[in-house]
Amino acid sequence: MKYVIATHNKGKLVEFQRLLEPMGIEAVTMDIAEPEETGKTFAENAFIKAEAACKKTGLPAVADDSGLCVDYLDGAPGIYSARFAEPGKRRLTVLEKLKGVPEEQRGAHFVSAVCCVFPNGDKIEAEGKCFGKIAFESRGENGFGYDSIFQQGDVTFGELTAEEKDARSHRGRAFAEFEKKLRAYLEGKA
Ligand code: ITT
Repeated sequence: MKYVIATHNKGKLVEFQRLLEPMGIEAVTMDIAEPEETGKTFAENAFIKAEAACKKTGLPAVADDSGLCVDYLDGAPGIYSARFAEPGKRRLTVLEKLKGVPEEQRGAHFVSAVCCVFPNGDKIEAEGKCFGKIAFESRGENGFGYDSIFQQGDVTFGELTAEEKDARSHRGRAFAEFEKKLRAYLEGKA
């Protein structure tokens, strides 16, 4: 069965495709209007996006709502990660807000809430987190969004290969849980 990927973020799309492919899912993209993300949690927003895409296309739809939560900023930008500052200035804004903040106070984590909504109204939800810290400067060209300022050990996510990122990222973890739940769901239907 085809599943539609409900995202307008090109970086996420690449990750969705490589995480869904090994599950044997035929993931397609379609031009679907972006719904307003009015939820108060990552999970609520993921559901809003998946439900809108499912209703529009009549196909099961997979969405993710994700973001970076910085301890020193009381969890910001969090669910507002995509709207935190002007496009192109988001990483710099985080770095500026943490200027002079010592390493031990630079803790941060990424969250990914995945939701799949089926045309019959069923839904599967999964969530993944990964913990690290905000680097002192942007490093690495890989990935997207805040990857080049999010550091685990000595390397930023921007310095990881795709496989390395998937093995430890919030989205990799969320999709691993999603895969288990999807298998159980589909077996129950068989
Ligand atoms: P869709 O809603 O269309 O999927 P979006 O970019 O608006 O795209 P979100 O509302 O979930 O998605 O915002 C998440 C933001 O958090 C995203 O724009 C990135 O800036 C950041 N982000 C999420 N996952 C990330 C990752 O794996 N690496 C770096 N930044 C990430």
